[in-house]
Amino acid sequence: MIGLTRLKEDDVVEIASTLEEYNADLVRMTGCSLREIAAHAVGKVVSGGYVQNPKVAVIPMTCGQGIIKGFVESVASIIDYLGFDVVITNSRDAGGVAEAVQNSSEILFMADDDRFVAVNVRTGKVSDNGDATGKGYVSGLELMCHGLMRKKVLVIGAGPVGTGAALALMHFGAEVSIYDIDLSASQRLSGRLLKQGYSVKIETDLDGALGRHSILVDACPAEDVILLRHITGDTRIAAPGIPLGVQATGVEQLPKRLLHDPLQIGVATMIFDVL
Ligand code: 2YC
Repeated sequence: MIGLTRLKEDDVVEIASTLEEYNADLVRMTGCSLREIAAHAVGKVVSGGYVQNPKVAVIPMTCGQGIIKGFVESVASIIDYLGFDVVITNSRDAGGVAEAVQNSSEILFMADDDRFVAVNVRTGKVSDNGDATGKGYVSGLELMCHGLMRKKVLVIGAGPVGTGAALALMHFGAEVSIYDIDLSASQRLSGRLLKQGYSVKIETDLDGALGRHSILVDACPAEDVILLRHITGDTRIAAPGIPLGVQATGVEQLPKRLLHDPLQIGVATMIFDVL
């Protein structure tokens, strides 16, 4: 399996300064704010303030390929934007975890090369970025499409994000087809969903499948997967995959029908997941 996409500094450098503008885009596309999309993803009602306002700590991790410049700052800016009390720990790694717990942080965010998690140290609840991103993007798609009940949706990519998306799509009553470049990945996901009482259709011809679907989830790390010729007036795309899988000429056709960001929807869903 291709390793988890690793963000680059360029992917995250503008997040903090464009959150207000991005939120306005979300409202234009889905009718809801980042906070409402995240709460909708986890089935929680959004109150104005939060009954409990948990302290959140974001901890830099130096293991593996190490720090991504701007990563923890971007994560913290999204959490702050949502109205939570958030700090970035001065220490890193184990020292950062100790510092966070000692300053009574209830929710910890940290990412190594394999997992990006949010943990609630009080309740033991854990949210994984892959699953949360899949759920969060489907939440936005469902709002954009005014419901997904009995609508056909194609998920491209059966990794952690595609899996989270497929499960969320089932929850919203969609008819899900899955395509992965590795057929065994599609089969594994299909088998897992079958165990939960859901049946998905496996697609083996991506071009054909794109011709038969207008609601798409791009959860794969490839570029130029969704081409201009695949896009019609009815096309709506949730694209958590990095880099964006929609061909540049196609993006211009979708000013209000394409959800795509490097971290915002995933991080927002993670925190609502562990509240
Ligand atoms: O700066 C740090 O603390 C680094 N250890 C962060 C590494 C994140 C690696 N993971 C990723 O770039 C992607 C993200 C899109 C979320 C999941 N994997």
